[in-house]
Amino acid sequence: HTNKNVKVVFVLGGPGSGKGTQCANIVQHFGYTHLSAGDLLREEIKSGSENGTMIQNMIKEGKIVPSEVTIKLLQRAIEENGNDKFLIDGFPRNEENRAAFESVTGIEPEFVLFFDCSEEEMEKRLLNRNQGREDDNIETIRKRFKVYMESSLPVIEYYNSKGKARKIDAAKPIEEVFEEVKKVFASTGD
Ligand code: UP5
Ligand code: MG
Repeated sequence: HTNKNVKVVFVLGGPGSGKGTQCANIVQHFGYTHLSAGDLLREEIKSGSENGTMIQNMIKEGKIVPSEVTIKLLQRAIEENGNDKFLIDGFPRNEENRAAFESVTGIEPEFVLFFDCSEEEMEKRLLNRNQGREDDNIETIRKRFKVYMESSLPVIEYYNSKGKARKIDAAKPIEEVFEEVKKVFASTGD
C-alpha cells in the first residue's frame, strides 16, 4: 500500500469530454495536484522506457494499457509529490484497473467527477485539438469511443451505485462546466 495518507478524486468521462481542461482549473482553485494517466503513459513513451513501444501501440489502437504499468506510474507520482490531494484523470478505465488500484495502493476515491458529453461533441473537439496526439485521428477516435462505452462506463456506473459519482454536463462552454465543478468541490469542504 501507498505509505501516505492522501485524498484522491477520479476524473472520468469520454475522450474529449474536457477532463484535462477542467483539471487545470481545479488545480488553480482548489490546490490539487493533477495526475493524468494518459499524460504519464505518453511521458513513459518519450522517456524511452522498455514499455514504451507497447504503450505506444496500445494508445494508437485506443486500448487500455495493462494496469500494473499505469498503477506503478500513478503510485510513483503520488509518493514523489509533497501534496496530499490528487486528481487522477482518465483512470480507472475498466473494472480491472479499478480493483487493482484499490488493492495495490489501498486508496479509495473521495468521489468521482463524471463529465457527461455526447460523442458528436467529443469527436468535434478531438478532431479540432491539433496537439499532435497520435490517437486524435478518426479511426483511433472511434476505437476510443468503443472502449469507453464497453469498459469505462461500467466503472462510472459502479461508483454511481456507491453514491460516489458526481455527474457534470460537460457539453456546455468551458466556463459553465467549471461553475458546476466548483459547486461539487465547494460542497465537499474544499
Ligand atoms: N474542450 C474542452 N472542454 C471544452 C468545452 N467545454 N467546450 C468546448 N471545447 C472544449 O479537451 C479536449 C479538447 O476539447 C481540447 O481541445 C479542449 O480545449 C476542448 P481535453 O480537456 O483535452 O479533454 P480530455 O477529456 O482530457 O480528452 P483526452 O483526449 O485527453 O481523453 P482520453 O480519455 O481519450 O485520453 P487519455 O489521455 O486519458 O488516454 C489516452 C489513451 O491512453 C487511452 O485511449 C488509452 O489507450 C491510454 N490509457 C490507458 O491505457 N490507461 C489509462 O489509465 C489512461 C490512458
Ligand atoms: Mg486528457
